[in-house]
Amino acid sequence: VTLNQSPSALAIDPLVKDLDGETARLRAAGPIARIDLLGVPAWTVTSQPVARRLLTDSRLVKDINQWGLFASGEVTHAWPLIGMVDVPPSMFTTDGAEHRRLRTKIAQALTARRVEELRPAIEGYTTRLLDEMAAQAKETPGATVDLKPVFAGPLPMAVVCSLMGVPESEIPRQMRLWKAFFSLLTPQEERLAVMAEVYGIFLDMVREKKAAPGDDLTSALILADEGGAPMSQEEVAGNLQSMIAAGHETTISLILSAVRGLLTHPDQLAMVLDGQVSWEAVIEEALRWDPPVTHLLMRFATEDIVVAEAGGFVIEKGEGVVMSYRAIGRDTEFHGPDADSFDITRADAGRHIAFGHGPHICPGAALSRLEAAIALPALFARFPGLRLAVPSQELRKAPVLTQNDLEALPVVLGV
Ligand code: HEM
Ligand code: PLO
Repeated sequence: VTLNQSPSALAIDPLVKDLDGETARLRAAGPIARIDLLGVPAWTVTSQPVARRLLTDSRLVKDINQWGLFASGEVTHAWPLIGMVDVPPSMFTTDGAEHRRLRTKIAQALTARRVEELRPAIEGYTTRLLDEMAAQAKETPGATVDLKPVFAGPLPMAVVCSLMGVPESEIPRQMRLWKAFFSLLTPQEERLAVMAEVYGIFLDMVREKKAAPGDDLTSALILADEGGAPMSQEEVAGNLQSMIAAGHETTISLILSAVRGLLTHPDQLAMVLDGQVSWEAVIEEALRWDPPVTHLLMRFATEDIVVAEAGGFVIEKGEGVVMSYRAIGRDTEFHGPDADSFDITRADAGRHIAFGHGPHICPGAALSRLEAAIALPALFARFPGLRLAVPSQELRKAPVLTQNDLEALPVVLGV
């Protein structure tokens, strides 16, 4: 894609070689800044107050047909990030009454009270994974283990698949397909094939469940009447796909960020282990400091929008707006001069918007918080000697532009 770029646009690195540096540059560029997403220009928001305002502004919509560069054919399926914006119909792609029709049932099933019902299952998966890790550690004491594939990875995928009624046998294929989808090292032709394959799998699954409904949220969506406006099979499949994509990739990241934060700040870990600070505080600080969603693509302006907070700055009709949740979490004006440091005792802990804000605020927030609140204490209780196996500067992010994806978290279990 070749497009006119304003000279001051900050190019976002698809290989994520220096995420902290990039976040700092974005914040320094102002509350709204010009970015270049692999050749495609957009605006990004890096301030929490401005983000909150725009996330409740009905002139910013999810409908990709409102995007000037898409409507004109300048952005095509050759763009590596197209799979984040030109997606099947779901709550993720709609606004207003349509959005409520597609979202309400899922949101109601995922309240803090309802997700408590999943606690025994989450505890069961956690124990199973910890047992497997302990057995492995017994065979090879002192060995370096990557926490991602043995612990942080499998748990969220197992939980969201069970919630949605996706069979366990499907999990390995889902892991492989989503990894290929998100990685910017995947050739674009392959990514497009992966997208088609995934949606095909979910459409088939919806057809099967329609014939033989089960006791799962996908079946509930199929059966839902929604006041005489039931969901089409395409919409149910789109919602199912959104839930699986969003339900695993993000929570893996939350667990890894929290573990990384604690292992690199042993004094804070000690305060948690002796009960001075809660696991909830750890989780909220991890969400602010190193959030699962780096950049949320994308919303489109249906008319010119004047942003008073940013000096009367104008987002023009048809332009795309990204929410840079990582930069928002590191906003020194909002969180103070020490915004870059991991501090579970900070006064404004929990005042982040890592789950978004407004009508599209994450419906899975309570579920992911519960998963982390079960997984983290259980991990540190089972392996009290847990430590990083490499210097923290050697930890690398995977080549995923939108998500915060640690390549690996090598640890020694210390048993
Ligand atoms: C939307 C964050 C876990 C399902 C979002 C958004 C964010 C977010 C930032 C979009 C906000 C925006 O529109 O700008 C997170 C984080 C998670 C997490 C940080 C974990 C720590 C989950 C889980 C599920 C889930 C576990 C499912 C079980 C969704 C869905 C949407 C969404 C379906 C789209 C909602 C809509 O557009 O109406 N999430 N999420 N998320 N999330 Fe999550
Ligand atoms: C993934 C590709 C699917 O075809 C459509 C889709 C729906 C929901 C999106 C998800 C994609 C990517 C990850 C997202 C999720 C909603 C929440 C999650 C953006 C685009 C986050 C916040 O990371």
